[in-house]
Amino acid sequence: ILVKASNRIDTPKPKEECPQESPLLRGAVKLTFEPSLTLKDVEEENKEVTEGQYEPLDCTSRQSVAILIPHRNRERHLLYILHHLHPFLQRQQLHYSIYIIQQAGDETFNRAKLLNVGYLEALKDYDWDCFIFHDVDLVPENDHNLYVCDEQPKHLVVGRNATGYKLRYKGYFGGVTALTKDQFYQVNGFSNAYWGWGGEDDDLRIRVELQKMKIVRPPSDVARYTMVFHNRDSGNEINKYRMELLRKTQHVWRKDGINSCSYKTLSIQRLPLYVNVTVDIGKP
Ligand code: UD2
Ligand code: MN
Repeated sequence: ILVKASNRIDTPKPKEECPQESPLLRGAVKLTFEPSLTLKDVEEENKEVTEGQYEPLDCTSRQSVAILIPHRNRERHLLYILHHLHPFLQRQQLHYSIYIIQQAGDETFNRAKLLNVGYLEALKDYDWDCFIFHDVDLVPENDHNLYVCDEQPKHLVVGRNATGYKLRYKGYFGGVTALTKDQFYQVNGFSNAYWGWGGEDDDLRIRVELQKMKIVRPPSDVARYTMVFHNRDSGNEINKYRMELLRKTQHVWRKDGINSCSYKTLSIQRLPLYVNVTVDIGKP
């Protein structure tokens, strides 16, 4: 016998907003970095993630968050970050997606430009509220360090293992930052002009300050990271023009940023644990 649609009893009831503080949080957790870990293992651990994306089943997240990770040639670090970040974000009851922005070719690395690309590409998928700009080698140690955006741009790394968990210098804005879609738009994103290591994070701080926004940070006992050990990569040599560029930021920020970010998307792969955006961003 046919049942009329209106008689269905299994219509899902609307989900309530997730609580202010997730009941799943654990605080400081012990991190492991097993050399034997494989991508298959991490996929097995995260069956609920599809195409890099997840949302809680029983409540509606307070924010939808895109995690953007610039990457080239750090496959081991990528594995570790996926292994730790997926469960971490799920314990925070977030609707999120992880984007890995791969710089194609061997030209000098440009972290900031890759993050601009990530912002522009992720917004084609979904109207994200919040963006987390995230180094591949930084693993958060405490899940009370919430991957959501605030009224003001947020810096999530107060300290890390290698630097005694102390803020490196006043105004330090590197590693992991959280800006809303609108905050990032308002500062015109990152500069595209920083090729090689250094300066691009200070440039973003200057942009934020020029807008009279104020950087906020979680408490230092929470905003702690382990950076997986690495040497400076070849293709990411120190940028000797960085000080010069930083002196110009206030004059050029309007013209150099997401509104001038030109690139060629080579492929977008929707893999189980992340969206892999491979891009030609040109050269210095
Ligand atoms: C610091 C900052 C970082 C950035 C950088 C200067 C912290 C914790 N981090 O990191 O945010 O401001 O200085 O540019 O302060 N990458 C690759 N492949 C490469 C090169 C870089 O994937 O060949 C990516 C990767 O996500 C890496 C990030 O770029 O984590 C930053 O490069 P780094 O880790 O070599 O620089 P580091 O640790 O001095
Ligand atoms: Mn690093």
